[in-house]
Amino acid sequence: MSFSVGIVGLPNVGKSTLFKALTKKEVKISPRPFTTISPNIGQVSVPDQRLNEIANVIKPGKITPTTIEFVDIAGLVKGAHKGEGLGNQFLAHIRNCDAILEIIRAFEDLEVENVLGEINPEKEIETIKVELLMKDLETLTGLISKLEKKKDRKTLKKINFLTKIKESVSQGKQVSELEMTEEERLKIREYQLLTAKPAIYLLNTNRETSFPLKIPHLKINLKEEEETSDLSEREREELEMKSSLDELIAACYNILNLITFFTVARGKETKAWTIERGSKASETAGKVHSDFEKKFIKAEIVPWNQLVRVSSWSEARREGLLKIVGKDYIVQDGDVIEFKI
Ligand SMILES: Nc1nc2c(ncn2[C@@H]2O[C@H](COP(=O)(O)OP(=O)(O)OP(=O)(O)O)[C@@H](O)[C@H]2O)c(=O)[nH]1
Ligand SMILES: [Mg+2]
Repeated sequence: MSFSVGIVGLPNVGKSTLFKALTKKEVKISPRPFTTISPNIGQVSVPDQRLNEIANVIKPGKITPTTIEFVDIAGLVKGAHKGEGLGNQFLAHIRNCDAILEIIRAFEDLEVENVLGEINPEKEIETIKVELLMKDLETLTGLISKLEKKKDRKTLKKINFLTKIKESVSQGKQVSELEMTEEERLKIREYQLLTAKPAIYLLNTNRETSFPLKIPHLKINLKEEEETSDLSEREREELEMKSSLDELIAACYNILNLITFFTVARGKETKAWTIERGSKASETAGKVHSDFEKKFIKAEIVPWNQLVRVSSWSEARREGLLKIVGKDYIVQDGDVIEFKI
């Protein structure tokens, strides 16, 4: 299972254009709004120079990068929660994603209908925000009325907690902005509220003009990315065209609080894996093989750069660089791990 990022925004802002540039999948792209109906789903390799450097010394038969999933979701419009445009059901596709990548139209093109009627990033963000908040309000109302049928004390506590959140949401506050304890934040996660998800904003623009946007955002010309996505590294250099997609993938990885560890399978395969920061060695073992979490006894660990420096696992052992850890060890970004079961 990989972590997933939902590509969200108004129709015709370039969501499928980005999806195609990232995944190289042939998807429908057109200048008419509401082109995408069912979501497009694709896995994207996470570029990581460390993986190549480890492979250079281990010389495995196979090199496998880790992946992150992107989901290209149908366009939302004002009033979607009341059934406008393609309606409410598409908001549900966002629920299953771990983060939101919101695309905002900042390119002018008379051939491509502008659903908002103007280039106005602030207004566009506000429009989407309201739809997500309305959906959360609906979800919370439903959850609370379901719980109200039960009467035990534990349920009552849950109802109070959700009612507090519902009040803030109805005042226009996103769940991610609310002050919460770490425990509450973990609890709220199970409800998959849309405004609780971490979000990245991306202006799709081909101009150098700056927009008065207070929130942090990326600026990429998505059409150009799509048109040049087949170019090799070499061709890119010749044309002096730099892609921003690696930077975008890295930003998604960071906002999800993810880190990478590596395995070398006794020299057979060098592979990168994604886990959440703070994961324990035993949980991490479960990623590599579902059996490993229970059978986990210990693991040998060496930071990737130390392994690269000494050039082999056996040399790392001889120099005493391998650390033996138990199930509660918190895996660090860049650890190379050999699980012992
Ligand atoms: N000029 C210009 N056109 C773009 C850019 N990005 C996308 N387009 C065009 O805008 C139109 C809509 O692009 P899509 O990627 O289909 O947009 P979408 O957000 O997936 O739209 P829906 O699926 O309808 O929600 C297509 O004709 C694209 O070629 C851009 O950066 N500049
Ligand atoms: Mg589309």
